[in-house]
Amino acid sequence: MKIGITCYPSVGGSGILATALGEELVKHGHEVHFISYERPFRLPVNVPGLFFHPVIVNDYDLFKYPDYTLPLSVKMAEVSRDYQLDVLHAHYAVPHATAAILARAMLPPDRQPRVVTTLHGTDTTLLGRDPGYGPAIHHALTHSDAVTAVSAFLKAETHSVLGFDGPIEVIHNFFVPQPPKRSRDEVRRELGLQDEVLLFHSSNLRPLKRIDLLLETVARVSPRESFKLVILAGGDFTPFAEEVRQLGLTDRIIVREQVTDIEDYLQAADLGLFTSDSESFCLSILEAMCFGRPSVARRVGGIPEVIVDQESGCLVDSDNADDLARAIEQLIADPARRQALGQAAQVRAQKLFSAAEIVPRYEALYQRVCR
Ligand code: GMT
Repeated sequence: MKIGITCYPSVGGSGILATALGEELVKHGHEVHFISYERPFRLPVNVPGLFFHPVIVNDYDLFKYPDYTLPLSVKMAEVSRDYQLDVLHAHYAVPHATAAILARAMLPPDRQPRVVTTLHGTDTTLLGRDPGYGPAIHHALTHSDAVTAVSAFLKAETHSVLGFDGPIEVIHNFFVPQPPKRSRDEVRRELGLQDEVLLFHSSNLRPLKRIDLLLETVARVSPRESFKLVILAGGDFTPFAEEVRQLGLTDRIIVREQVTDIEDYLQAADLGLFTSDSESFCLSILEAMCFGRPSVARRVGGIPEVIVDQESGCLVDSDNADDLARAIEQLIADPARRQALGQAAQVRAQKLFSAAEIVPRYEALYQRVCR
């Protein structure tokens, strides 16, 4: 099949998932065309059957706010027409699904691709609640040929927040770990570690990720010499630097910004820590699971679909830093338990959230909508 994929190209779960899906589809013999304002950062070059089409956005003085949706939809229509795409797959509804619907409408009926929209999280939970976006998202979902959500939680939220009553197929995320470029010892040396347990957090640092709670939690972990925390920041960490200092964590926290070789750090880490107020899935937890690393996370959103509490990680019911710190302390003190949870996490990731499990679900969906 010929599939167009539109996603955010920068560091972020939806873009990572969309890029991995495109790569896997090409391996299965499909032709895949990425359409976005920048090349997705993980998209490999020189792969036969894998194309990237940039969307050019001109900056006109007459607009107070530059518009991306229209040039995107024009490019989607152009690529659909020129390459005879079967499917346009929009990852993250805003504005990608709306642009896809518009692109389809620009084409003659016999040249129109099917539109598949995958909801990733804040497109429903945040923007879906915004009266300036909600009706447009509802419209795009209603006019999509198929809608998927990355968790059962997100499916239920989409029905209730947007009042969307059409079918939504739950297709969980998957992750394909790349082999690390450096050894565990090399990375731990780079991080200045000795025998400490390495805690790991990776996110875009937006308020919803509760970096305040993350820092507060590690400040309460005792003994403090037992751990260090590496934060892989997909955003600017500067606003948190003062809090790190005030909490006396300067020698406990290592920040790496815009890291692309996350596998190096995942294999060097021992335990993930995630404090978000909401997550539709939390791809970062899955990334750690693929390396046999368990996580401590709050029992929110779709996270219980990823981690089975006390089996493949630990879920904490509150947003209390002490409760989170106690869960971390128990696992720092018990390497055997950490290892058992990590092994179970890896098995669960392979069984439920691997490319082999998930990619055929998308292929079947494409075939169904094209029938
Ligand atoms: O976390 C974000 O706000 C970024 C966002 C994205 O679109 O990149 O992440 C969402 O999609 C990811 C991939 O499906 C999920 O793993 C994240 O849980 C989800 N974020 C939220 O629901 C807050």
